[in-house]
Amino acid sequence: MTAHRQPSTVHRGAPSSSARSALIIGITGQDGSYLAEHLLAGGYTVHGLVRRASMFNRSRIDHLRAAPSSQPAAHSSKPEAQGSRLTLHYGDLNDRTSLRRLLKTIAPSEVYLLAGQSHVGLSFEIPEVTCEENAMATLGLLEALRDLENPVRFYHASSSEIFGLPADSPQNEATPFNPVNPYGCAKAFATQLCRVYRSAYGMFVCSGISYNHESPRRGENFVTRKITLGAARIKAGRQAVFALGNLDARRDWGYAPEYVAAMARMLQARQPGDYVLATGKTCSVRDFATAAFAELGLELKFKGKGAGETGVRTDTGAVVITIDPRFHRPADAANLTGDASLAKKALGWAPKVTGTDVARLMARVDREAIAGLKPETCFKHRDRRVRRD
Ligand code: NDP
Ligand code: GDR
Repeated sequence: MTAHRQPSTVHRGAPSSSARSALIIGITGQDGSYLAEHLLAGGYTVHGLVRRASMFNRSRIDHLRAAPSSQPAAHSSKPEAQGSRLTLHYGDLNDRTSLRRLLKTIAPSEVYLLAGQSHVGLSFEIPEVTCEENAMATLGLLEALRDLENPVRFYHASSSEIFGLPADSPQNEATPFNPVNPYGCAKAFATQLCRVYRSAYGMFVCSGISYNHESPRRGENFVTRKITLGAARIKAGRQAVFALGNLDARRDWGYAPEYVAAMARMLQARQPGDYVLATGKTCSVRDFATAAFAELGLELKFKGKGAGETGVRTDTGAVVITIDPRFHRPADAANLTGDASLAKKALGWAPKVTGTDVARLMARVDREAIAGLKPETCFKHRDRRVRRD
């Protein structure tokens, strides 16, 4: 698959911010929570879709609610009472009927699709759920939006994983897709489908082809947060060692709050389109870990090779990082780097925080959280043992 030309259809101007309302599907996730903050600060009315979980999954958005309450409404048709401009609704990507009903009821001017199985490594273990949530659910939503009377602007969270093993470096909007895992395949399908709906039906549909973006709200089973939490716990004497997989992997790591601003700009632009969102700089997992430990005053040196490589504290000589082959993937994307010049030119977007700066920022927040100076940003209740993902 190759990139599609941007359509020539002229779209209506965006409504004024006071009239804007957005539905965020995935509001309880890292990006959804920052986007909700961003849109509320911009005067939007925000609706968020939350799914039923056996424990409350709102720790990233509780601070946005006027009267945080952990008790949801009994029925999804009756939204939970919220702060003045934020309303949560029960729903699920796998429940298309309730999604359609919700879209009709709240009639948002913008819809952001930030939900789905977002773990690339796990997509090898649960490929069908991954494709159902990241590919087919996007199709279902596009169809639902197509049937609405009033046009809605739609953001789709695409990923650098669509490029997998890319022909070019850095990648841009015209780089051919070449995914190497089920997650990347699902995102490639959905990205191309968004282009089809944009050009075939003139719908205002945008895909942000985002490279990795991280924050203190990142899930614990992504490598960055695993490292910064591990480093903070080791610093506090609450953990001795943790295991990682591919230390050579290089990623274009940015800072999530900067990325959600670009998502909003895409839907506020005159024309819809696809945009690469990236910093253009990469560092390795090894570099990221070294920076995170250094921020906490711990010098880290890597010794050995392959499965026998270890990360060692130079002050005590203690091994703090080991390699566990279970964290290696059957196939891993190459050293993906993005060229975000189009986003800079068309949206005026240029990220400032990159790679090892992100590591330092996250390590600082996790150190304060572990020391009890600040509440932990997420996953307060969950098991902290090293898991297999
Ligand atoms: P997270 O994993 O932090 O959040 C995913 C969100 O999706 C959560 O709100 C989760 O709910 C929700 N969700 C998952 N399955 C369902 C379902 N069946 N029905 C309803 N909601 C569901 O992801 P991020 O915030 O990091 O990423 C947002 C999107 O952007 C994802 O699609 C991801 O694939 C994509 N992306 C992310 C990048 C990144 O670096 N962060 C880069 C490129 C793309 P719950 O809280 O209940 O689990
Ligand atoms: P990624 O992020 O797969 O790029 O997907 P992740 O943090 O999971 O992996 C980044 C790189 O680190 C290597 N790695 C490990 N990864 C994990 N999770 N755990 C480990 O212990 C470990 N050790 C080394 C991985 O092999 C990989 O090379 C993220 C998600 O946000 C996706 O939703 C998004 O689409 C892409 O970024 C862009």
